[in-house]
Amino acid sequence: MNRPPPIATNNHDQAQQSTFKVMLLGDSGVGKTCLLVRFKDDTFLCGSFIATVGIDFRNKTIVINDKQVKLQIYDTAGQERFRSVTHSYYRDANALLLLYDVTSITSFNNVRAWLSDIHEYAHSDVIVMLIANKVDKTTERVVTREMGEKLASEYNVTYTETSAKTGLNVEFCFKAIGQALLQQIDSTITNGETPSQTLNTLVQLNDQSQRQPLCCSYS
Ligand SMILES: Nc1nc2c(ncn2[C@@H]2O[C@H](COP(=O)(O)OP(=O)(O)O)[C@@H](O)[C@H]2O)c(=O)[nH]1
Ligand SMILES: [Mg+2]
Repeated sequence: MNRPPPIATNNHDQAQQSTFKVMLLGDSGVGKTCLLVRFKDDTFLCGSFIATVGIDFRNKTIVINDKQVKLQIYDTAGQERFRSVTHSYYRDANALLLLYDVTSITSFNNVRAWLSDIHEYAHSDVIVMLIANKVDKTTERVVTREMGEKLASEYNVTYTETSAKTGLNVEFCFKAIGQALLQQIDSTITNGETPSQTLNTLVQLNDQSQRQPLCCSYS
């Protein structure tokens, strides 16, 4: 299947805007809704309230390379409980964020099943990011970075770690996805890499910047 087109693009130089659909996937309870709320409103909602309310989608416009990129971010709103996400959900996606919870080995083990559904129903050039969420819960963590990276490289998808609670990497993820999507439709910004390679590069740079030792202080 070919990639679904971005929804609207107007070609005025100053106000060029592209709209992309980004879908959230993963087991119930991994933090999809919280990730969306963190990105949209920069707040963290905890407890049962959010699980029952469910959210359909939220729009957020970001600016990348002086271009306005509107992301329509869809939440599964409960369909994921029995992995009964409708096929059109996959089909309409320009990008998929597949989450698991680093404190739940079950949610990690189910990633393979989610990836096989993606492979079956999504467009072949959909951009996929595997997201290890809840990394703030360090003492309860059971799924290591190495496990996540190994699985991601096996399926050739980009891996990154987030916390919807602290906000770690949340904005980064959506911006990196936006940049890769923009590159997919605008060949003038390719720099010789495929959109997926660009996404990997952005993640590597982001990881490196977070691993930099704190700079020495002068006395
Ligand atoms: N500590 C922590 N808790 C989180 C994080 N993300 C979500 N949660 C909690 O995990 C539970 C499920 O989150 P929710 O967004 O409803 O998951 P969903 O079913 O995938 O949409 C809620 O109690 C959230 O407060 C996170 O990054 N860190
Ligand atoms: Mg939810």
